[in-house]
Amino acid sequence: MTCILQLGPLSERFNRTLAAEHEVLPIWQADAEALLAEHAQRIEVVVTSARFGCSAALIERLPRLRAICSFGVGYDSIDVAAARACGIPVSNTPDVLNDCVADLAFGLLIDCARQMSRADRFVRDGNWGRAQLPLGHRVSGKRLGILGLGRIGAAIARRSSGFEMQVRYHNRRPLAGCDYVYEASLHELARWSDFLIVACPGGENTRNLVDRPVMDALGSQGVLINVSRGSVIDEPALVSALQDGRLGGAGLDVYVHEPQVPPALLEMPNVVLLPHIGSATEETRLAMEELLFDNLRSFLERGEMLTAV
Ligand code: 8YV
Repeated sequence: MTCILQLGPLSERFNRTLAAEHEVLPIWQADAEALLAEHAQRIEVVVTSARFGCSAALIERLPRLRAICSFGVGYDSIDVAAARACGIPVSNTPDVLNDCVADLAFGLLIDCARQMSRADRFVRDGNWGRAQLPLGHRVSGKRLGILGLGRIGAAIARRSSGFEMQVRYHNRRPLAGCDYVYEASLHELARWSDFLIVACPGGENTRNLVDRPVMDALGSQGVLINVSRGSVIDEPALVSALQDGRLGGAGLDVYVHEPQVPPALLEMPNVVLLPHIGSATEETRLAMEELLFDNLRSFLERGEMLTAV
């Protein structure tokens, strides 16, 4: 039995399976300081998630720590550099969530353009037959810009072909053998796009990449979609671009200070707000749990992570 520090609750099923196989210390159920004072010397693995993260301060307090296994593809909340400096591998759960996150990105895009959430509220409020819902915008044949043509970005791009959309992308570098047009400048990509979907990783390298000039380039008819991390968009600049009508609309699954949503956004009919549910399907969450377990078992049995970051 390995002594595992679990930093936050995952599904009941996951928590049960982990606790059946190992000695699990659920830090959120305890006085964290007391738990660490008593057990820090014995903890060998940290199980966490993109949401709960793992700080350098915690890593430094665990002298016998050998591995960090995280639930989620993003690892901007985990101090990977600090782990590396101690020779501690970190695993995440890539690929298994690509389809569901891409589906959600496309759902947000269509919702924003066709005002589905707004129309649903219109019906529920008893306005059908009494008031007029403004017209939405066409999706098919439009221009789709993707910031971050990685695994999720590529799945988004594939979906767009059914809508006969043109696709361009911006990454730090062009992808070899990629048929989509590369825009070296995010600003130019935004200027070209009808819809701009943010699908790049979070963290310091991408903080506030989508700033006021980029939003202004996307323009008063443009729609910004974010399924990545709130940190990639300058959130106050987003609020003022929407307030001023310099940006046409936004579909957001992620925010800078989750679960807080900037209050001004709640009042805006041209904004669709989701509570970070990109990977939140039964199928994908099960696959993410299984991949975390596979990483953990592979590490404990062979000293190898299957999907190390
Ligand atoms: C999850 C995510 O909601 O994979 C990620 O990076 O942000 C989402 O899939 C998250 O891992 C839950 O903590």
